[in-house]
Amino acid sequence: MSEAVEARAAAVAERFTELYGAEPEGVWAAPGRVNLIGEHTDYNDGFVMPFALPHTAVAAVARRTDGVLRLHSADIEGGAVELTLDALAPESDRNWTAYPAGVVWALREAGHTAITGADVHLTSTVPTGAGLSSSAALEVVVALALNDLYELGLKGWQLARLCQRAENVYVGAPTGIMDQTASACCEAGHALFLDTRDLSQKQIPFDLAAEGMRLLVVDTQVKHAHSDGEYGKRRAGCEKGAALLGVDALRDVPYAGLDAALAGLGDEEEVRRLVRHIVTENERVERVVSLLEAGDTRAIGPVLVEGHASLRDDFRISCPELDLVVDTALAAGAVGARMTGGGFGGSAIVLVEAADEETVTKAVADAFAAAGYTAPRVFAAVPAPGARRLV
Ligand code: GAF
Repeated sequence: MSEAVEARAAAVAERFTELYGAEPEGVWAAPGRVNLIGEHTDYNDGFVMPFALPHTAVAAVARRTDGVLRLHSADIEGGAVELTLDALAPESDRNWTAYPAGVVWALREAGHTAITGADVHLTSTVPTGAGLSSSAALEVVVALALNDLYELGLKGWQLARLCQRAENVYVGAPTGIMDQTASACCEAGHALFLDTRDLSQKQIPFDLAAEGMRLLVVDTQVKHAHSDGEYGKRRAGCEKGAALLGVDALRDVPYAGLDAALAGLGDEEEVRRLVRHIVTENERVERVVSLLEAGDTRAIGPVLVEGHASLRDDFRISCPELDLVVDTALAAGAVGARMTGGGFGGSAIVLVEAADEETVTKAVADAFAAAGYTAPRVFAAVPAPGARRLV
């Protein structure tokens, strides 16, 4: 355990004891993620390739036996929120508490009625609204804690499915399975090649430092939210495309058959663009996996750039700030760059030679200042461990 996480675990446990008057039974951590490639493919049964960030949600938890759930966050003003397990109901809560409460609801709905309550105190360093999966980190940390304490025996991918259900049904955001699986299943030093159809996984070594490279995450500070309509519209458009093409999901449209599929969509221009993005994006994920497995890391740069163009022009979910990061970084010598996550704001990733890190970072900051945008937050991301018990 790194010293920083150790110190956070001790502080969270101590605060739990002050709040609830007894020590926690344990402390758990779950990370946010950044997605290397494979955007909006997860609700089309496609491929994704996220890795975990060192930014984590950390939770101290103890069981209760009286059907009560108490939730407290160090990051939000106010005392603990007290909920009754039997009264938990989908879309009844618009606050941060919907994420952990939704997980408890989803676990009990799935038959894990041995859960008779919990006290939870948590805090998170995952930036919110930055496209880095702060909500998945909150969900997964609570799911893992309850899985351990109540000895449910669920594996990471099963916890991810339940957390996705919490987010879709309880919170009411129609997201896919990528973020929760990334938080639950990623490993340090690796990107996770995930088939979202059956959740089969392959850990792909991704050690940029060893190759003299860096992956920068540029948070544009433009806030996005999945529950507002645009994400859902893209999802519905993809489902319409699958129905028109007679397949279960757009994953089933082969890259080699793309032209024929597009021709078969008649005058459905918008659906055609969505289909083209999903089919080409799945191919890009497979290409990135092959390149990384062949040790040809620099060659993924152009694939990231293609992915950005497809999200901007076909899927239409970029924004001027994200485009400015990508264009400026590439002009300043970056090897590749693209928006990452759900879109409409949030973060971009930039692949650079280590020697160019400062120049590229400065170029982006200068371009934002010149455009009158809020200064972006930039950090170099190294693949970190997935969810785990700290204490
Ligand atoms: C958000 C969603 F939560 C994910 O499921 C995924 O669809 C992503 O946007 C886009 O790839 O993070």
